[in-house]
Amino acid sequence: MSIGGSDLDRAITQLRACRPIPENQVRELCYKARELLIEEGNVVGVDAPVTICGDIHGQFHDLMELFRVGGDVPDTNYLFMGDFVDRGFYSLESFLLLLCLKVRYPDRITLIRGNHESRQITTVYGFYDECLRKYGSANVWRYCCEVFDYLALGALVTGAATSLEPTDGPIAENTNIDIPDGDCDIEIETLNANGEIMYRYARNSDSQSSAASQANSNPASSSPIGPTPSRVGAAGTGATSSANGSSRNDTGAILCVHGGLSPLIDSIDKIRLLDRKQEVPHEGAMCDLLWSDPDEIDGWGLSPRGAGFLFGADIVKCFNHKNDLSLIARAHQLVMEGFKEMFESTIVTVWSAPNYCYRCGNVAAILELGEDGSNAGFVRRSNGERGGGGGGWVLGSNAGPNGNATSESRRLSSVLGDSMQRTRDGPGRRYRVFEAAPQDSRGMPAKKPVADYFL
Ligand SMILES: [Mn+2]
Repeated sequence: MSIGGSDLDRAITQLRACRPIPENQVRELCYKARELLIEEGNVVGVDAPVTICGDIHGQFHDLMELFRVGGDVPDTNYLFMGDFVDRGFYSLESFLLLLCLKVRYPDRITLIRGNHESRQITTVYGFYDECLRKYGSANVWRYCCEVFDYLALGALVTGAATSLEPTDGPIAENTNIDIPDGDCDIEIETLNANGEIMYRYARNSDSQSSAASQANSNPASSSPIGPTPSRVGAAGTGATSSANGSSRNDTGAILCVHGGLSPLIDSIDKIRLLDRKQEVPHEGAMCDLLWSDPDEIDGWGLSPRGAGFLFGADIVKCFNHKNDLSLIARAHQLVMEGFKEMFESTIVTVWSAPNYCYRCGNVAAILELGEDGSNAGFVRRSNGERGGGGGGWVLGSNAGPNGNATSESRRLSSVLGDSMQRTRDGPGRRYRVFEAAPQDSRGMPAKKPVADYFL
């Protein structure tokens, strides 16, 4: 039999109900997916608007919550940065649903590889056992692992707007802030699961001069008066980004990768040249892209994970400058607030598994990038059934770069990085923060997972 057309829609319906599909359908699905993925480069090109997601880890019901908050495929264009499987109890249903959506709507969903999309790691952290339990054999696990080998290593998002179109939704309760109005350039907005504004940050029109003085003290960072004339229309090169804070100009591209950078990779073209169609190696560039983490260090450091490297702000700023990037988006590390910007917003961690391992108590986030120009891609979504949210993780503060350091702004700076000032305008960023799906939406086994959240 072949899976296609209405079969595929039936499989999607079944998986959305968290019911596995038969083994022969998995085989067909994986074959089709491989045919598609083999055509993709190591670095997939993606046009904004796009919604960027981090680790899922088999938390199927929370993936459903993610789609409720972020919109469904194909209405929303999604980019998932890997670690679909392991840890949670529904790796199979989560990965197969994403794979079905990929085959059904190939241009509306991008899947890149995480360090858990590997034979060795899934044998230890749950996916292998889950397949064995649900099918009685390792065949399905084997089919999925063959797909893992073909997943892209990264994605390059272009055409993102520097400013967000303001959300005219309500302001969240308990948000003790001055929300700047929609007339100014909005750089960051944080919304809760009901689409209520928790925080809004207007891009500082003085940031050009502030960034200039900062750049002088840091030779590795790019000058805001860009010396690279090839960056047509990029922020800071003059023509389109005036001190008046003109909105809607082009921004640098955004590199999305599961882990981070590699000392063996100084350009995106070098990622393109890798031979990716294999099990994740224990070392080397491909391994590093899936395993590395940013850290508050200078240069490169050894990773406590035993694979990949730690890399500091100087590495990120240098890489972004050289490759005309305004931002690196990555996943791979649990962040209690769901997202965390570092190094003057040159890199962000996005984490999309709320209450990780059903016990970490964290919230999750997804990152929406708008389309340069009209931002027509943003569709207001009606959010309904669930009230609440907010509460303990409201990030409200009216403290911008020069604001008062209230406790709230300190909390905020832990998410947005110590300085809001940038050497180069990044894309406008809308974070939707959400909690774990309500208990009554899941039939959850009460088993405590092992307690190393490292991998
Ligand atoms: Mn990971």
